[in-house]
Amino acid sequence: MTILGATETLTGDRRADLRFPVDFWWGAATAAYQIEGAVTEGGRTPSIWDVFTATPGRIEDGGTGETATDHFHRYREDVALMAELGLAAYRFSVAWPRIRSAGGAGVNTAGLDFYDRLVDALLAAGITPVATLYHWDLPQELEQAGGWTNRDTAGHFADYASAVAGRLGDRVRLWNTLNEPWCSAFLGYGSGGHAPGRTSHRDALTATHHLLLAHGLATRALRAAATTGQVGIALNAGRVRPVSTAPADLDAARRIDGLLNRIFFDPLLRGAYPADIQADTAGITDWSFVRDGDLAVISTPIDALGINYYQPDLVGAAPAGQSDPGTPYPTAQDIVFHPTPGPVTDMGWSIDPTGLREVLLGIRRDYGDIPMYVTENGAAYVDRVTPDGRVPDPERIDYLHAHLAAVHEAMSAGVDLRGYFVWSLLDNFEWGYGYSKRFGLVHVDYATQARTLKDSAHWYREVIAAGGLETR
Ligand code: IFM
Repeated sequence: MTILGATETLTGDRRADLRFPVDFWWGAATAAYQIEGAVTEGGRTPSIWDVFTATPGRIEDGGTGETATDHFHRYREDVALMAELGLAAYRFSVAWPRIRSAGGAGVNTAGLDFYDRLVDALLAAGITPVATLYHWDLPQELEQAGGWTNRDTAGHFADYASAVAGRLGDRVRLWNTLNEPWCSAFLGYGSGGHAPGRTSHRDALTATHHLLLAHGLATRALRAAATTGQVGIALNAGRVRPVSTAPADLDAARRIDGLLNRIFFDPLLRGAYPADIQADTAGITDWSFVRDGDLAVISTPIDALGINYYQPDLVGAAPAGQSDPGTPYPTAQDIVFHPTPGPVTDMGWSIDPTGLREVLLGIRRDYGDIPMYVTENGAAYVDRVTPDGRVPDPERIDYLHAHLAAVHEAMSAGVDLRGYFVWSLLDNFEWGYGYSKRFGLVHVDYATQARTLKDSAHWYREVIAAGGLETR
């Protein structure tokens, strides 16, 4: 790919100082449970998030995915919005509970029909479909059989991948097997902050392995189904920085980097778990869930890596008496996360685009020249519709501008980055925070389901039309 750095006139009088390749995928992303609603329609079976959100106290504002942004019924309107923005690609997730029949015998074709229609609507609008197979919504029946701590779940996932590939494999151009398996394993089974809400670090490590195995088996299943698109996975890669150069702080950074990044990147791209992390966690598990041949499956070559980035982490050893018993990280009760100096988003997440550049460069340095996409990046802010029908969100524009500039820097330094997906297209159900956090380019009034383009959506449309950014 050639990166054009010079100022060049594109169409009309539009100019961009930071040019991106003409075939760059300017995208936006969503996930099924966060937007679809219609949880009892079309033969969908319950997911772990239906059960989790129905449990009092789990979700900050008591929200559920029951209606969400009603995308299941409004997907045509939403595709029209994407077309209005000029998106080149749209990353959605397929809900496994829509595809798996109750009892697990067979495939629910009505579920496949929905995604078939969505993909055709995207293509008709000139938008490239990018599908994630697992964005955290495990069928509840499988959780009852042990969920991701049960090795069989990986095999079921491969069967599900085959079924989806059989229907959509001729049109989806990029597959993400899993989205952020760290969250599924460490928040779902470790801290319990996400569904299914289990709190066992041993289970979190077991789930990590079975998720990775599921990825490898699904990668092979997608290829066996003769899909024409690229196959990859989306990881929430983090830039982990020590708070000081004191040995205990450096060691804290090593451990968090190991449990956030290397525990996924190493088996996927090197075919081995990090030895230091296996040694650190030896008191929690003997890792006997790793069987002969598993790592060869997990490291089945992928075509592209998806990177989800929001903020860097600043970590250090906890002062005496300040341990964190609820940490999602196994063996890390004696580590604290420090606030990073500088501005934060409405999530309290620090705004630091240098972390994104460093993550992308670090992956290239440590794992080689693998094609990458930024599959998620974005920010939550308190957004309101003004009386004249606008949604001013200058902070989000600044956030996206700065992170796209960081992406451009990484590309100029040689990273093979092929697309960027804003999280998110629409305001939506933000997991444990319910509807209290708005990440969308498009504002959603949850009472009426009215969609309003935020100023950032208008800005993004201009960026896409110009093929890049003006420097600031
Ligand atoms: O909303 C989530 C998304 O589902 C996964 N990545 C992070 C986003 C913001 O928290």
